[in-house]
Amino acid sequence: MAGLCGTLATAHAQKIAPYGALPSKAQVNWQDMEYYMFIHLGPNTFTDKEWGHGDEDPKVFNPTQLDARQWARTAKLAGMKAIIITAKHHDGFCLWPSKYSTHTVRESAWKDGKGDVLKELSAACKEYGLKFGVYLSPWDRNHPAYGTPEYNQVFVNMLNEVLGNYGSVFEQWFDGANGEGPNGKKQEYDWPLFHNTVYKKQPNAVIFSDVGPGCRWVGNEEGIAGTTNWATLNITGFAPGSAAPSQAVLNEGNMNGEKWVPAECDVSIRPGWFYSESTNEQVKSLQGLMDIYYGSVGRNGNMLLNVPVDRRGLIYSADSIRLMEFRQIREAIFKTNLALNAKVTTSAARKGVKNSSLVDGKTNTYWATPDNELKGSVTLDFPKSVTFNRLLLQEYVPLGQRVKAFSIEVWQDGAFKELATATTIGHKRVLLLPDVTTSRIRINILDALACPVISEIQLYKAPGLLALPEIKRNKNGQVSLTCASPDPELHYTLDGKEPTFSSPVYTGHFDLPQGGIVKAKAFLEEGKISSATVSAGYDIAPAKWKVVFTDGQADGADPVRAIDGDPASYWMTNYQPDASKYPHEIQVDMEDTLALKGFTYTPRHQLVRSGTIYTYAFYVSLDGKNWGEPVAQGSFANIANNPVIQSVKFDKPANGRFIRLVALAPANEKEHWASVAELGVITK
Ligand code: FUL
Repeated sequence: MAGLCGTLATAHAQKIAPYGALPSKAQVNWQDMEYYMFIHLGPNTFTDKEWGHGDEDPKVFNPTQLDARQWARTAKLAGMKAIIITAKHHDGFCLWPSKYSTHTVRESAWKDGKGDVLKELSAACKEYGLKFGVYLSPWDRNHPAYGTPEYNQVFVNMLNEVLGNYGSVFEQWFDGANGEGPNGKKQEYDWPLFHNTVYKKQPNAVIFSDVGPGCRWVGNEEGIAGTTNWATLNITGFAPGSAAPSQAVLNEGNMNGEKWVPAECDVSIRPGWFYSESTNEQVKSLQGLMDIYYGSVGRNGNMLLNVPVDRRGLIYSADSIRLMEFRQIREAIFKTNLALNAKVTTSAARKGVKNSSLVDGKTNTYWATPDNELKGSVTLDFPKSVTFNRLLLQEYVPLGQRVKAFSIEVWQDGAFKELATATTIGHKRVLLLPDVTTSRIRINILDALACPVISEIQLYKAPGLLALPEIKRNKNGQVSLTCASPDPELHYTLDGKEPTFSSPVYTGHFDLPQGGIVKAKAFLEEGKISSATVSAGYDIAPAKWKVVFTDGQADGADPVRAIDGDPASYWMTNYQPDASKYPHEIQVDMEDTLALKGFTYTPRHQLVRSGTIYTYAFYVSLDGKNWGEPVAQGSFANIANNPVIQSVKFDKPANGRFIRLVALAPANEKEHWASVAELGVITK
């Protein structure tokens, strides 16, 4: 512990007994990193898939302009601290010339088989002062040994190459997915062997998996931790993948959990993890990224933001522009700490700690209550009134995570008024508050597991960000625009162009039954202030559609909800485990015969996932009786973890008036029911 902190803190650390599970030095350093880049690159980049099958021709991998220095430069300028790359995804393709596989860069067309992405990236990270990390999927859909005991050794050999030949690795990312390999068998992973291999080569690496041991998955791929978020977790009896704790537990951790396994919040800047030209317009907005930042770094988690490299081997301009905007706005928000050097008085003084440590801007000095005092309050007085809307708190985590509940009060009209209450703090907690002006605030620690040890109280005034307009289209094809900010003027386009202040003003809903692209932007002060652009693409509206058959419905989950234009409502078959079993299906009469190029499936709302379909067959018919062979069948890759709208293109167009989606297997093996939030067609 002594090496972790300054002299002042070291002296205190001897006096304050550590509480519960504690972070290692590597974990403390890891939490300080807060924000870094994920890169997904591989054959999927070229085949437009999320999960490759491992049977792709390795020659498809040919990023002719690959420039790892451009990635590192972008990450550095974005304010990130590291890059983690998919050295091997589920398709088994190795981004380095592994001796233990025949599905690697060596077999690819890139650089005539002489390239090595890990070599180029690790060198670029070094050059730009970034840490380097590797993602390796144990699930391998290519390797012939997968599904046999030999495979674990193959995987260890690969780990040794990756961890032994490219310098220091700060994080080893283990994907928990465990599907079938080329011989149809699943693998029993030897996790202890994998972990020992990592620690032998890289003793300071933080190992990511659903259950750590270094850091844990946060339970979703939206990058959002729980408002309560413990860095501690119970891990006995759990393993990555299907034996992991529930997503709700991963999202919040366990109070008094056995081990220190803090949350890492992974999320992609686009809807999918791999680059796709079709998502060039769907790079997350600035507001979206800020929400993720507050939901991850602001809730005691690290933010791992995926920026997929494109087919050229470069980060695409829209993504890097957004990253720079995101850095600018974070810097603007956290530029001036209004609490710095405020006058501090506290309820209970512990001998030897200084009140001023709370407002000195340093994370290695702290204030604490006396032992056994689990409550305490801190008052900050400002010589001049301050206006703020963000509260940032930090615990001194090398001594354990302690605080269970706290509140903030502001002095107004001669009395303290409560502004907000919240639960955990941990490494960092940021509360979003309305603008308040005051000369005095009070932070109350309302409950803690042991005497609270707080290193920082900071206040900021975030500049107002105009809320994004929201675009909605109803069943009849009527489009409406709304905006949460008060009184903006909304302008929109229907020709794919960027809206400007001279584009049409939105005055009320308009019709778009045949579909098209709507782009909208909010403006204030005669166009001087504007929001980011929001865009939504639509196909034919389901105005005349009728559901003609389903094999069941749960209470309140009427089939019509699958074609009501509202992704928040859904149809679901009976969810009683025994009452209905797979397969399930829904048939729809569109009333017009259409030339169809594909279909879309929107799974039930992201945060409540139930009945998500994994394997499907889709049929088209002219009369609703003769269905013939499916026009498309397959699986919605990665839908369990990333339940976004799925677009499936047919091999060749199909004419029909009736469509039929048959759900063949669920994303969650324990759910025998199927759900559809929206079913749509692609005609364009
Ligand atoms: C998941 C994978 O299945 C996805 O494809 C992606 O790599 C994500 C980061 O992890 O488990």
